[in-house]
Amino acid sequence: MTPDNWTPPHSHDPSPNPPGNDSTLTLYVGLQAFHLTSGDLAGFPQSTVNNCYIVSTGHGTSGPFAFEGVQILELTNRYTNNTWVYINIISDDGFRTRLTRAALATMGERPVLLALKIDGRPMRRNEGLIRLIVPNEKEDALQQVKWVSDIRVH
Ligand SMILES: Nc1nc2c(c(=O)[nH]1)N[C@H]1C(S)=C(S)[C@@H](COP(=O)(O)O)O[C@H]1N2
Ligand SMILES: [Mo]
Repeated sequence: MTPDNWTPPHSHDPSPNPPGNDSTLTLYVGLQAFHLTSGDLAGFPQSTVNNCYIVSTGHGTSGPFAFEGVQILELTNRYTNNTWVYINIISDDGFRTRLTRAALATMGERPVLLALKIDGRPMRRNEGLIRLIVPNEKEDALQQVKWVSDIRVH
C-alpha cells in the first residue's frame, strides 16, 4: 500500500468508547519499543494549536478547540535518526492513519500533535487521550485518531 491510501475509509460511526483505560502508547523504531505514558509525554516541550475542529462527516462538526501536546516531530527527533519515510499511528480499537515525514514537514505553525490537553485542561480518556491531532485536516476526521496505542516508524 502507498502512504496515501492506508487510512481506513469513513465507513463506520466513530467509536464513542475507549478500548481500555491504559493510555500508554508504544513507539516502535526498528527492533526497539519505547513505552510512553502521558506523564512521559508531558516532559517534552509542549505546543498549542488553536482553532482546531473535529469534522465528523455526516454527524456534525465540533470545536473550535485548542489542543496542546507534543509535536510528533519532537518525538521522532528524540527517538529516531530522521531517515524514516512514514509513520503508522494505530489505536487499540483498530482505527489508524499514516503520515509521511514529507507531509509533517509542511505543517508550519499548525503542527501535528499527540494531544494531552483540550482547551487548557487535561483531556479525558473518553475524549481520546492520547489523541493524534492533525490541524490541517478539514474535510473529515479520519486522521484525528483517538486512544493512540502504537506508533510505528517505517
Ligand atoms: N480510535 C479512533 N479514533 C477515531 C475514530 C474511531 O472510531 N476510533 N473515529 C474517527 C472519526 S470517523 C471521527 S468523526 C472522529 C470523532 O471524534 P469525536 O468522538 O471527538 O467527535 O474521531 C475519529 N477518530
Ligand atoms: Mo467521522
